[in-house]
Amino acid sequence: MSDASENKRYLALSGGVGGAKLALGLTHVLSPEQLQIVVNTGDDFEHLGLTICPDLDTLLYTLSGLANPKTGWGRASETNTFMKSLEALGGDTWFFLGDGDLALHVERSQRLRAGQTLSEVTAMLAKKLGVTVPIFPMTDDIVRTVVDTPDGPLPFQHYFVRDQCAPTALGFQFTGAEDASPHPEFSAALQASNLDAIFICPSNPFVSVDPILALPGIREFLGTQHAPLIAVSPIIGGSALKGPAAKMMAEMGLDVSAVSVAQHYGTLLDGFVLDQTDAALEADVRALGPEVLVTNTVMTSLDDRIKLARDVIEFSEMLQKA
Ligand code: FO1
Repeated sequence: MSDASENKRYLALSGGVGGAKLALGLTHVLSPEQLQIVVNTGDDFEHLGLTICPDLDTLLYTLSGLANPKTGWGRASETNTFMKSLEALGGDTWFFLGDGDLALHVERSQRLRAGQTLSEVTAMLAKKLGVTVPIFPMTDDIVRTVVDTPDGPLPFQHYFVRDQCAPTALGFQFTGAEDASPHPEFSAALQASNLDAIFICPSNPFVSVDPILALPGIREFLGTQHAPLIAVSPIIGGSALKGPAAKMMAEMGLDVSAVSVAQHYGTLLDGFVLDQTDAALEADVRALGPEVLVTNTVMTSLDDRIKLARDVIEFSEMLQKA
């Protein structure tokens, strides 16, 4: 049940496992009418004739309680008959597709081929999985994250899964972003006068958030939107809890710290959330412009997720009054 006042409206930008954790916390504090979640689709790729959308699926599975708690992605208690049979046939098995998860990719791919938009398919999947909060892809157009490496450009999942994030990341391209149209509900929310806050969830800034910010007009909308924009640092104590964000920062010559994340988002931010481990960085972040909240951002339990959601909502209310 929501305990924030009914007429409040919030927008969350999410990608990956970390983003989904805070998104889950927000859905326990806010009603579906108070929250919309925009999801990164730069991780998406065509594989084995299927269109696979990992960040949308990680969020859907997390919000529906189906997610594998160990990995954060894919389904819990999966079977692997498909993968074993694929291996016996000499197929590509570097990207794990559990039998239950495979059904979702097959159904989505069929519907996309039949002409449905990614949003329409996502809405159908959310309904089937009992997810009521509005979730939509950042765009219905094709945007693909490519990692620039010393050996040339690498599609994101090849970098992240096949090559286990081993290649040096020199930079990132979001192919298709310049011609993509942000999801209409995303653009509308960013232009609404009754939006109360926008949360950048603790996702990888370079490959989960930047693709969203790279869409035409989004940075401009964020600049003119009066609702406070708050980012939760995915870097704690100089490392990322999960994934390659810290390695990417080091390889791009950035200081591996929450301060670098705040710098990365630059003047867009009104608020920045540091983990208490990084309390000493508060002045450095504040010097960049945003107000700072120091709290626990390590989400191991559902209560942690809910507590952080409450903290960022209260932080946004304080910023609105400032
Ligand atoms: N991540 C892995 O490290 N190995 C995998 O085999 C893998 C399979 C997979 C299947 C479906 C899905 O939705 C996500 C999957 N992921 C896997 C995670 C995926 O690479 C995402 O891009 C990450 O969660 C980062 O956002």
